[in-house]
Amino acid sequence: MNTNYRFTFGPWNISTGADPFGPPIRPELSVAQKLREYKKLGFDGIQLHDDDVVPADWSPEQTRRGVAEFKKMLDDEGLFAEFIAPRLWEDPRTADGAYTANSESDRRYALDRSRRAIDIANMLGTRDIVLWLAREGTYIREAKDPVVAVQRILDAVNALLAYDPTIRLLGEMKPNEPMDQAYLPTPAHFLALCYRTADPSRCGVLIESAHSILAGLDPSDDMAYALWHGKLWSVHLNDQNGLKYDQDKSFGSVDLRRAFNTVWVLERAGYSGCVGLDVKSMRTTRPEHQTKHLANSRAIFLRLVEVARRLDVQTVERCRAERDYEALEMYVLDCLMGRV
Ligand code: XUL
Ligand code: MN
Repeated sequence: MNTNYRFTFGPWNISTGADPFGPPIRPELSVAQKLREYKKLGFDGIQLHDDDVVPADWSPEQTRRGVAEFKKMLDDEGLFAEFIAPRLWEDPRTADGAYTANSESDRRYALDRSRRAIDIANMLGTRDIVLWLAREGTYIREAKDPVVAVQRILDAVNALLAYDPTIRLLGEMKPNEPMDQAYLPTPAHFLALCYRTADPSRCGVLIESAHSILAGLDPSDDMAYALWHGKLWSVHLNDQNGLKYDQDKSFGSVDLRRAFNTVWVLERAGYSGCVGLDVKSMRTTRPEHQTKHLANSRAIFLRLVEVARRLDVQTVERCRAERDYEALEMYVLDCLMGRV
């Protein structure tokens, strides 16, 4: 049983409330201001994109100095860096995908930028690199050769594994958005690819609840499958109201039972990775309340841990043995409603 969950989130989880239909509605906080919030909210570590640390166009020397300054800020706040994710979806050279772009020079840019993210990870003392393959897909299926695309993703993963023999690569898969359809749309797709890489022991997944739901899958089953492989190395817990854009709602806020099942699976399996909360505050949230969704998501997780621990395993096993799933369902709902 894991009695010591470590909580993390990224600077993007304290946001201005801008959406595709409206500009920022809250002032942007500086990174230093955000870092000061972590411990107060009960969080232990930070998740980072490469350019959350230093701008992507800085020279190697500027980068070295900038990362050292960032590391000092983290150390001063008592925070660790959980992972670095190369942001391969904003630069114009990644418009047509990064590793799967049709242009050879764009593909080279994506790899160079990913290698630089590994350098930053080394300087910050983490070995985990998260690949959210945001634009590895198409708007129209004829735009790319899908067989070649999968090979290009594998080649990129192998190039990164070869660049640094100590890093681990965690695929964070999502079936759509920003692309209409993504290549490798689910964690299971990436897991299959892991075994074809030059070093499967260094390839695994980060699973986000909302991404599983968008793929029509249950997050707890997706996570259980990766746990069985010994490859669930991080999670992004949040919630999602049906099949629409990626909502990143507070964990458990839409479907408490689904959230409970996620926690129950992590608990039973002795999950030892960080509990990342990739949640977004509502646009209506006032600046003075803009970290509440993080505190709430963490509190909901911990309350569901209590429920999972209170659950009487013998009752569950008896219901299973008697194939009385009606009773089991009522028992679980009673637990969730505080009746047990
Ligand atoms: C996108 C998403 C990202 C990744 C990090 O949907 O979840 O925030 O978690 O790049
Ligand atoms: Mn995420």
